[in-house]
Amino acid sequence: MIRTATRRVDEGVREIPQKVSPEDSSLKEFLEKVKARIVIMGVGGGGSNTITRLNAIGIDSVETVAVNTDAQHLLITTADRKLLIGKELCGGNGSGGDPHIGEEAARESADEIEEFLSGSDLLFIMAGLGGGTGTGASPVIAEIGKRVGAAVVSVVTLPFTAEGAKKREIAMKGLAKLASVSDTIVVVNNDKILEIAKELPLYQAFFISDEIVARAVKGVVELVVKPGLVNVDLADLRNVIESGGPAVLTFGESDGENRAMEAVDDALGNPLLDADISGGKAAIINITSGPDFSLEEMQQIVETIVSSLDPNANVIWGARIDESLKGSVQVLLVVTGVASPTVEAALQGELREPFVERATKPKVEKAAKALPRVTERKTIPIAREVRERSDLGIDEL
Ligand SMILES: Nc1nc2c(ncn2[C@@H]2O[C@H](COP(=O)(O)OP(=O)(O)OP(=O)(O)O)[C@@H](O)[C@H]2O)c(=O)[nH]1
Ligand SMILES: [Mg+2]
Repeated sequence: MIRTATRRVDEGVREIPQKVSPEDSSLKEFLEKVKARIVIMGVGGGGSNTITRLNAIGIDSVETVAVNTDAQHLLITTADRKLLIGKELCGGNGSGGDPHIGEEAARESADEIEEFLSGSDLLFIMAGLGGGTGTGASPVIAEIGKRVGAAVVSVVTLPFTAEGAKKREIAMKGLAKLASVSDTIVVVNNDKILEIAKELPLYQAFFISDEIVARAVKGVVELVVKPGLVNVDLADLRNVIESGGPAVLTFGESDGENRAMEAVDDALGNPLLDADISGGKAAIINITSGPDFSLEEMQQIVETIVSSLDPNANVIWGARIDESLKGSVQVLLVVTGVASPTVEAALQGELREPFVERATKPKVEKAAKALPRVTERKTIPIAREVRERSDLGIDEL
């Protein structure tokens, strides 16, 4: 009997006639009106490259925006929208590696950033920390995102050790700032990429880093924009994101004999994970599989993941069938409120050694105001001149 029913269900699934009801068109209109507005902003050179990568992979139903102080880099970026920040301060020439300048550039362009973000429900900020623009501007963008009512997820990379201690220090200070203004923050430690692929030239390692960040963000966005068999909606996602703190974003897949458990192992054993999920306070599990996936396998995945989290964790799970995934299963996992030694170290460093921007900002502004407007001086951007005028460097201005 079960066999017959199964066959009928199977046939039925394929043969459901598509009837058009008179309410359908107004339902569609309504859905269009209440559709979540999701914005993905890539800030600085690294962040913009991730946006280019995301567009190459292909992502629907979101707006990708590249934000930079560097006009030339913006020009070679592929994005739905582009925003050149700090036109007056930087003259389109970048921040010169100075996060104070990156921050001031974002403040100069705060109104435009707000315009881009108004009405957004979910904001992803992507940046490579360690330079001036991504590190300095991202926290300002996160603040504006919160102000317009978006849930803010920052996904950032930390520089490779090979890039030097100075970049690392800048990155850690920026991380502390960004962590304190984002709802949740995901950190990809670039050095871990080298642990997997030691021989890689730097540009290829960056490429892998872009790919990881782009795929992770795409996975989360698709949770909301693609309808599922067991659906995860924006309210679920916001709940998890807003429960806050450092987060882990990981995925695993398998087409092996024991694919359910193998996919979970693959996700939990991700060598790039920079946090311990055992204390995770909230999670979303999304399972995408071919039509041959069983309920038992689904249960196995959910139970195994739930048992690795805090016993009181708020867990939401969804499932989607993708005909092209015959024989294999993919598990996407977002866990928030995890213990991240990197974020903790950044925040502790911040306590010992307060960020200096606020102290220097008025002086940077004053110095910038005292200079001729950049529109009259096409070649030397004000930021560089501020730096050049000081024998001591921008920190001591
Ligand atoms: N994933 C990725 N990371 C990158 C890439 N380029 C640089 N990074 C990382 O991002 C950090 C900051 O570099 P950029 O993003 O170029 O710097 P920026 O934010 O544009 O800042 P300025 O150029 O100093 O104004 C670097 O230290 C690298 O670790 C890239 O193409 N992809
Ligand atoms: Mg740059």
